[in-house]
Amino acid sequence: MPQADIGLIGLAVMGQNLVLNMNDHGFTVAVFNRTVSKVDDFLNGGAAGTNIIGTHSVEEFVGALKRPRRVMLLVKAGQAVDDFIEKVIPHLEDGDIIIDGGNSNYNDTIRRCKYVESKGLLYIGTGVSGGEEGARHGPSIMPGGSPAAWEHVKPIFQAVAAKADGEPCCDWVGENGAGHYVKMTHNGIEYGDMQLICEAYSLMKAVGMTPGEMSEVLAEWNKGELDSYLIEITRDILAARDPETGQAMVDVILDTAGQKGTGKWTGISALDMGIPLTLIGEAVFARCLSALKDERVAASEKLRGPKRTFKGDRAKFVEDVRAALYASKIISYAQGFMLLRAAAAEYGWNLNYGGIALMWRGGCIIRSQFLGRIKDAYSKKKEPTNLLLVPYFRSAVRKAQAAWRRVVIQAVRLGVPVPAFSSALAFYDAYRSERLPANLLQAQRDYFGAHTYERVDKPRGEFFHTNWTGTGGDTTASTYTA
Ligand code: NBP
Repeated sequence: MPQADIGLIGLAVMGQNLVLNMNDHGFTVAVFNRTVSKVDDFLNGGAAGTNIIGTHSVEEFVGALKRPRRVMLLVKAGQAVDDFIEKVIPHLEDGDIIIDGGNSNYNDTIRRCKYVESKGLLYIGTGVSGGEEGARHGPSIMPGGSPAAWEHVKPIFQAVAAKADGEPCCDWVGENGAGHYVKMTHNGIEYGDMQLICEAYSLMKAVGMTPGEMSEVLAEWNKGELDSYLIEITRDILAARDPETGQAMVDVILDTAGQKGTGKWTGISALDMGIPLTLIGEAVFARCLSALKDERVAASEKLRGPKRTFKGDRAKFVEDVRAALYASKIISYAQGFMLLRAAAAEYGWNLNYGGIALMWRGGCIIRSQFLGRIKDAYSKKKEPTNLLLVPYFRSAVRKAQAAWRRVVIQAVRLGVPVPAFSSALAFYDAYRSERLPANLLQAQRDYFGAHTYERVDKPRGEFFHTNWTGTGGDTTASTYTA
């Protein structure tokens, strides 16, 4: 007699913790893993004394599941997901559900959803965020895929998800790859948030502050509008000491950043759709630049910049940095939601932006008070075209603006790279420009490639070409916009 409410394949850090979380909430879970010995290790270790059912073959695993069978994969993203889909499909029946909870690329999820549905089954691709701690005590869960599957997983997912203001940080996102797209965008925003905090750290370091002093500053910041998980953990990181050397832990860590790809995917998607996701793009490139450690060390001996001597009032400067960080963060989220809107139009998803902000409000890495403001903005009757135009954010940026400009100026003076702070400001200045220098750009394109231009004194959609040199012909290139 099948007993399990859900089955989970993949007993690494995320899988084990999510299973224990489901068990705590009264669900019976069957588990399986490619390396089968890990099933028994888990049952005799972390899962000892629980109702978790260990299985040692795909047949036994599927046989333990109540119908409709819910098979969740939490394995390494990529081929492993396709391999397990192939392995479980022959054992499933119409209406059974395969759920991929890993960090899969949304394009793979779109493909897999179509394939699994063609076999008479249902598919969910869901983002699960919050790392080990989140999986164990309440992650943010962002499911998308076959709409008919939602009612069958909703009670489980919403029970185990984090709660923010009493509401589960989990709701249906949309069809096929929507869940994984939203999770990807979450990770891109996470890249941006982390880079912004790193730039604040770098500026405070440049004016002579110690990690311990910075930790105290972040503790203060965390009491105000910057209140967030990432500020909180950075406060603790900056206070930590290396047991081996006694130095600040942050000072003994090599300055080369890794990445697993979700930030890059976010940037690629933005470029594909023509969305100016500049801050996240800079955050990804900042990691790439950090990885060129040997080249940077060599260049540091040869390429000169200004002396890093700061003469101003340090406390005032730190307050300016806080304001600049907040304003830049608003820009990053405004850009992130621009991307989601474009993706919704491109893929035909009916995204609920307020719901997405709520899903990110708790449980995940970018959780913050600030997301409550975004949820409020999207809960209004008239959906804003851009977060920057919402009165709360408009006024927050107005208040922070002078400080933000002072920080970027000071960074340039000191020779401290602040690609996220400065690109955010450049975006703000461009987005609020009624006229940009693209008129000249169009003239250049028309000059060398006969790409044509529109005129300010003629209706949109009429294209003109000038024979700039007197020697070119009147033939124009096909008109396109990019
Ligand atoms: P990993 O991403 O390290 O994956 C480990 C699991 O994948 C193990 O069960 C392993 O089986 C299985 N696996 C591998 Br590796 N290659 C396989 C293959 N070719 N065929 C079948 N199974 C294979 O685990 P994780 O860190 O727990 O992450 C799980 C998923 O959740 C990933 O997609 C990850 O990106 C995502 N995620 C992780 C975090 C995090 O903080 N770690 C946060 C959010 C999302 P084995 O035991 O036999 O090697």
